[in-house]
Amino acid sequence: MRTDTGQIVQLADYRPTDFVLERVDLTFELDPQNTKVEARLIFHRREGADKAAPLILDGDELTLSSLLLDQIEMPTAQYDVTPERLTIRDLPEEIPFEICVTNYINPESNTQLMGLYRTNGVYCTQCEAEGFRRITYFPDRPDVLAPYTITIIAAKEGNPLLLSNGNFLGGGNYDEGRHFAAWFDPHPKPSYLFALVAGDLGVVEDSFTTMSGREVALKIYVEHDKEPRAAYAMDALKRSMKWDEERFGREYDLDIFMIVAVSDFNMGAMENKGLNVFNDKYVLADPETATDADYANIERIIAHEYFHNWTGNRITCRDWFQLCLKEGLTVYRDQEFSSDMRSRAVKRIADVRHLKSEQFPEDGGPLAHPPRPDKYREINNFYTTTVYEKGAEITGMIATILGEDGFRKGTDLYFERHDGDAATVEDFVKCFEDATGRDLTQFFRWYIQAGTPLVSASTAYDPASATFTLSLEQTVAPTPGQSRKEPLHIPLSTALILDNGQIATPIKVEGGEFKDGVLHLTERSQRFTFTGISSRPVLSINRSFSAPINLHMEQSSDDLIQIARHETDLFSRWQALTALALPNLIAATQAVRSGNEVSVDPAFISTLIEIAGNDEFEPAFRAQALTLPSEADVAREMGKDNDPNAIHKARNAVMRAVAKAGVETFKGLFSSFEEKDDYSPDAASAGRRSLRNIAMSYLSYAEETPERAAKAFANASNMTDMAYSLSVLTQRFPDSAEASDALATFETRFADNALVMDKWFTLQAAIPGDGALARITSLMASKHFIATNPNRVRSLIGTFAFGNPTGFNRADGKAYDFLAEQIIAIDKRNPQLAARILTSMRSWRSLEAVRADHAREALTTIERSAGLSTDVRDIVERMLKG
Ligand code: B3K
Ligand code: ZN
Repeated sequence: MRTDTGQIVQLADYRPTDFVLERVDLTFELDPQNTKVEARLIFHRREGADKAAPLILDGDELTLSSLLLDQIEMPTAQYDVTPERLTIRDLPEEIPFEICVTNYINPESNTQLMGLYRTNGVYCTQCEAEGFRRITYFPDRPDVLAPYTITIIAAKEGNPLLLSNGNFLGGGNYDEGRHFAAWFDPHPKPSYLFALVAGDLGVVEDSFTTMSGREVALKIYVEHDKEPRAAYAMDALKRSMKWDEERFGREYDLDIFMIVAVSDFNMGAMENKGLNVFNDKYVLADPETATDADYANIERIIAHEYFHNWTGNRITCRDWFQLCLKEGLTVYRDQEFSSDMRSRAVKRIADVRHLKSEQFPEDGGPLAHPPRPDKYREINNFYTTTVYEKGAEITGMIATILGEDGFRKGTDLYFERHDGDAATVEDFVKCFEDATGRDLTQFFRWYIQAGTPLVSASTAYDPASATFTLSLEQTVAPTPGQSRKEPLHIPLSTALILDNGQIATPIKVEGGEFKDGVLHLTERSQRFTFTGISSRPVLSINRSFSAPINLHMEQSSDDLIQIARHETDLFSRWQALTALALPNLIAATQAVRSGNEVSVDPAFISTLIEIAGNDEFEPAFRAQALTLPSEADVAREMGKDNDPNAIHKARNAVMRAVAKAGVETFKGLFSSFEEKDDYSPDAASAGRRSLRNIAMSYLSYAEETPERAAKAFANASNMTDMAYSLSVLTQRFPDSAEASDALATFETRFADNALVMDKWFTLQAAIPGDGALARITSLMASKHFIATNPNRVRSLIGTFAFGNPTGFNRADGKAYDFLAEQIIAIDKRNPQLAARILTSMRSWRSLEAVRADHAREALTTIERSAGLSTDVRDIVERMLKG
């Protein structure tokens, strides 16, 4: 493991390399413990570069075996080598030269899952961001692009498949017992997109004809006998390819596109050129073992990685500070894809829920950073929800500001101008300016300022002059290292809704730009006046969540109810319901803390129940409407002095109040949406299941017995219903015989299916209350627990820390101590996994004092621990400091 050097990388220090890499030719002789890597690299000195500059190659835990210059062994005096760096001097000034580096690596002992490693007997690689330097000495940075030729030599036994990027060149016998395969990728790429897979896997094959009529072979590799479970992924892939042609004019560019599913993977998936590697969780699905959410995730992630072929691979990043150039844009593209495949409004609601529950806390806590940061200590810690999801929101705001046509003109120009480049965020934004003439200088601040803006709104209506006035003010709280914030360009989709439900068309709007229903807030405070408004309108602002902001506005519950019942934008209806729910949940929390009775606004309850029972709405929307803000949402809204137990009790009390009032509606939904046909994963069917299941949740509060959920569990004909009913049993009746019986049945039935056993762990890790810690410890001792498998560790320890607010935030702080111990232990084998799980404590300062003190102590224990990775040290220090 690389130990921390404390070194900080700064954007301002960027400069191009002194040497240009022309070609890469790699030969691997695979062996589980002793793989030989031979890298032939052709370089020439960049024009204008210092003639004396040495060639510096990155390494990570490498041992050099031999080094040749133009095929002649290099004298040791000409280079310096450490495990982290190879420095070569006295290289030709003008002419190209070839360096040949040979070294040996041990894939089997690679527990970090970065570089070349083994998973279930399969060789596989993960190189983003800096894993390639764990394979060979190399200029391992994204602005060094070259075509690659790869030769893989391996024992025939156990490795019938030898895969790499690009097109297959040929292969055959190599020597006694070994064979080889050669691949060539003509598209210049950075090393982080390199991939190699070798082993024995099953395959699902299909093909796709591109818009210019080229035939592309599609292959998805999975463990033997799991082939039928890859059918949905294949379907999602073909739909993604088609959609990218139609929506963005992007065509695939190799003869073959491959996906390999592996069971040990640090993240969701990786967009290696022509050879995506996936966590098998995001490939494998069938009705018996995958939920509707699993299907939706597979569709989304297959699309995301495929879309990277243009946004990430053909156009890559100049340096890692530009990560959101590829990630923000690609998330935007996958969100658009899912919206087109499913219900746009429901997708938007889900995305905004996710943004608020993950990104907003990050942006409001010690780990806050701009979407385009300007320094980092460990780049792996910047694959964050800010870079990804806020990055996508920024892209979406560009689309809102420019309109559909302007946005498409901008992306067309971007693809044309920067194909083959390692680009910057500035390059990207410039394309939209050049394509449309719109000045985005102020808008650019979104990329370089951290923090969620708070927009405060107040309104006035004057019937005499038929004028509506809207005063807006924007502020952003200071974030680590950034105290002064400049005003942002915030596009707010806005409607004034009249009594009859119509949207008012003002005669004139003064005070700023208002075009196509979008109000452009650009000053710190700005007053807009709308004239020609015949009656007092209800203001619906930030429709579709056009900007990722917090909104503060005194709006009467009558007005919110009017929006919830009559807005034409379904998203805004949900937003109004949330705005109605939160004060009730906060008041309930305060009541619980002061020992008072919880009371819930009856108008809110009846609005909710009316929407639940209204057949004019799609079921998926109704299910979203019925899903109250989570306990974490309430904690975030309250902001400080949080007591997770009080929030939990309060939310349950509000659920009970809604449940009791709506019991007949919920019973009706539960019985009328019973699954009758064969399972289909489409969005409409999934929506019906989600409405029925949330009705079951409410009924568990109205009826207070586990019977209904136990019966639903027994009768479930698919994993969605099975897992949901099991979650009602475990969340609501954890000590019941029904819950333990169902868990035992589930365990026996799915013991051999790792992905389903992950659910078994997740469900138990989320059981609330002080008993959780003991449960987690005993589950860690279970024969099913596998400490080396990231999915399993995330299911148990990750769910406990991220998804069990009462269990994790015990008042005695014991669960924080447990997490500290786990983080220190996980860090020794897999620093990325450890650092990621540790971010679960990012909101520790908003806890009430006793818990916050315990949390600080646990974080300090980690900080004082010797031999921490850079990954964990970076996170823990920022969390304690910020
Ligand atoms: N680009 C990868 C993430 C790599 C993470 C490296 N620590 C997956 C994706 O965003 O598509
Ligand atoms: Zn991505």
